[in-house]
Amino acid sequence: MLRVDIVTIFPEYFREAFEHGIIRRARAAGLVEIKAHDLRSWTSDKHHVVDDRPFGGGDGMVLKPEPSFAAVESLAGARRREEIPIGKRVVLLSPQGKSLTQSLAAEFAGCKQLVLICGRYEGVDERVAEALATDEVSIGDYVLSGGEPAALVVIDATIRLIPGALGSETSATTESFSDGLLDYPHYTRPPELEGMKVPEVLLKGHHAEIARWRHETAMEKTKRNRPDLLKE
Ligand code: 6GU
Repeated sequence: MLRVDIVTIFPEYFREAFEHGIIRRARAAGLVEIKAHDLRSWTSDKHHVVDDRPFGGGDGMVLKPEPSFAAVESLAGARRREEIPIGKRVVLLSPQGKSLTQSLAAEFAGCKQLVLICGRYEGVDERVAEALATDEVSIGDYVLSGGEPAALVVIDATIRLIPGALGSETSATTESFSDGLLDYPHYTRPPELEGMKVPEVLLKGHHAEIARWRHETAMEKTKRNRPDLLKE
């Protein structure tokens, strides 16, 4: 069982996010338990302030460190990265993080607990990344206004890799990225749509030919859309 704790200033953002499809099924099957927590509940001042002005000046506010340290202490039982037990990960979501990859999602899928701290684009006090989080993760080279959509992405990519979460046990290993290529093109009926035909080879049932076609088209599509995946 994987336990996922989200720490956010917008817990309501996640209200219906886990009630669909594979995530809903995985929860119902007891494979994962997910809870969104309000960062403000770990403040001690009357107005539950979670941000403050940046030292050194500049625009925007910075998320204060103390509520995040208190949150991780209560959720994971430690106030320093080195004290986070094996099998638990404390993930700070920020555009400065390492990229989320299929292999990182697979590591997360094998954990017993993930604590996801949603940053905000103006910034999070660096001591959270430096001393508290086991991982600082970004979902791509663009800027989101907060880490909340990124937390959803991490959770989705992770849960579908938990054994038993997918209907057909094979689908997670035959798709995009498991072999370093994009997925091959898929077709269903009708065999012709407004003059656009399904490739002949797929209609004939010659399995070796189909496998070869799928590898070739996956390769072409990767070259065209993601040449970076073919380098190194
Ligand atoms: Cl994890 N957070 C924010 N704010 N922006 C991002 C991101 C995360 N990943 C890509 N852009």
